[in-house]
Order: sequence, then structure tokens, then C-alpha cells
Amino acid sequence: LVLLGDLHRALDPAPGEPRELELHYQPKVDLDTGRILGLEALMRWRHPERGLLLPTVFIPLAEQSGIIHRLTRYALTNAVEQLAAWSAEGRSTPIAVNLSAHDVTSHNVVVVIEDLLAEHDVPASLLEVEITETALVADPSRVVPVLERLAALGVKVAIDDFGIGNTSIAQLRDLPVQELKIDRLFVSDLGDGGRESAHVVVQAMVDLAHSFGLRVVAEGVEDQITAATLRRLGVDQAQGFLYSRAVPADEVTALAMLPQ
Ligand code: G
Ligand code: G
Ligand code: MN
Ligand code: NA
Repeated sequence: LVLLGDLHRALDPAPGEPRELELHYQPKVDLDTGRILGLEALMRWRHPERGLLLPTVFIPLAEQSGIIHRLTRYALTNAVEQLAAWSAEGRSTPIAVNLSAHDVTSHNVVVVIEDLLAEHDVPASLLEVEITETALVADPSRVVPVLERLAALGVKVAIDDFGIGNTSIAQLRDLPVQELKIDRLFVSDLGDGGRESAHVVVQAMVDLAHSFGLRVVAEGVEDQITAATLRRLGVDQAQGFLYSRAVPADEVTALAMLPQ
């Protein structure tokens, strides 16, 4: 059991205390050239007694206890600070931050993002957000205006875990998003022992996304054969253990294929 009090402390570290929550970064790779085109920020919690905790443990806790907006602000702040630090070294690799359903039903997250970018003088084109398909279509009348304001700022929006929700084609067409991330369930199905129909499903997703002008990213790519298949099916970018797990910021610059 992780106590809520611990999460409050981690989100508001006392000056001089070590940070318990930090972002790790997993590369998104161009399937044609192998170059790293972006990074997904994934939060990790170094709990003083319980060791490394993964977001599947503490994100639901933050959501249920109503402090997810603080966790999101923490993630966005760290991502934008990292972008500013890399920018000072001449690096410009975009970072994608995951948002929760609650974040996209109010305009507050747009204000937070706008203020952070201005404060750190970071171009909006370097920040992306990922929102699950389920969260996007849960309450479109509130979510769509938020996405439109993000687009107006120049922040790209990706639909995360696509394929396991039940977005209609009309909803997909009308969402102001720029990227579609195919859930790793469909990607693992392309490998050995997967269903033959997996190719057909991924091809349909790629065609649909491209016809709406969306970039397609495959999640959970673990082997070369799957990467070659995805490339043949027209997927634009890939992410997964084949390339790299999520690593701390100071290890990102050591990854091969990172452009200057
Ligand atoms: O690596 P992995 O265990 O890192 O992530 C598990 C899940 O937690 C993913 O679905 C990911 O989108 C989500 N997640 C990771 N970091 C964050 C975060 O900072 N905020 C939110 N809302 N979700 C996150
Ligand atoms: O839902 P979201 O895409 O934000 O989640 C990212 C999650 O997927 C994280 O838990 C991350 O650790 C995990 N992940 C990333 N790459 C791979 C992979 O190649 N295989 C598997 N099984 N999980 C992966
Ligand atoms: Mn994600
Ligand atoms: Na995902």
C-alpha cells in the first residue's frame, strides 16, 4: 500500500531534499532512418522505503485522490525544464508528456502549459501531449475545445493506446490531434504466434490515420521482424524495448542515433 501522504511529499519536495519523482524518457524512432525523432516522458517514483515504483501504481492513486493535476503540473514542469536545458546545449528533441482524462476536461492545463513555455522560453513545437483514446472521447464537448487551444499554441496532441477504446471514425476525423499511437497489443500480435489478421488491422489503422493527415507511431516494438513489418505497413515511427527502455535524462544524450 502506497500512502497518499507519501505522494503529497513527493510532489512537493522540501528544499534540499532529494527528488523522489522523476521523468524517464523513451525514444520514438523514425522507422526509415532509425533516428530519434522524439521522447515520451514516463514518470518514475523512487520511494525511500519501497524502491522504484511504476506509474501504474501511483497514477490511479493520484487520480482517485484528486491530486492528478499536481502530478501533471510536476511532469510538465520537469519536461519543459529539460527542454530548456537541452536547448541551451543546442539539442531540440521534442518531449511528449502523458495527460490524464481529468486534465483535458478543463482549460487549466492549457494555461499551465502556456505559462511554462513562456517562463522557460521553450517553443511550443518541442512539447507534445499524449491522451488515451478513452479519455479523448469520454466527454468530447469539454475535451475538443481544450485540444483546439493546445493546437492553437502549437502543442501537438497524440492519441495514446489507440485501438482498445471505441472511437468512431467520425470522432477520429473531428478530433484536433496530430498523431495516433497504435496500442502495443496490436503490435505484439504482428510477431511470432500472433494472429494473421493482425497485419490487416494495423494496415487499416495506418490507412485511416494517414487519410486524416495523422502521423502513426507503433508502441511496444520488441524485435527487428516486427519493426520491418511495421515499416512495410507504412507506420511512421516506432517505440519499444528494441530501441530503448525509458532512461533518465542524463542517459538520453548517450543513446545512438540522437540527432544534434
Ligand atoms: O512505463 P510505464 O510503466 O512507464 O507507464 C505506464 C502507464 O503510465 C502508461 O500508460 C503511461 O502513459 C502512464 N504514465 C507514465 N507517466 C505518466 C505521467 O506523468 N502522467 C500520466 N497521467 N500518466 C503517465
Ligand atoms: O500507455 P503508454 O504508451 O503511455 O505506456 C508506455 C508503457 O509501455 C510503459 O509502461 C513502458 O514501460 C511500456 N513499454 C514501452 N516499450 C515497451 C515494449 O517494447 N514492450 C512492452 N511490453 N512494454 C513497453
Ligand atoms: Mn503514452
Ligand atoms: Na500506450
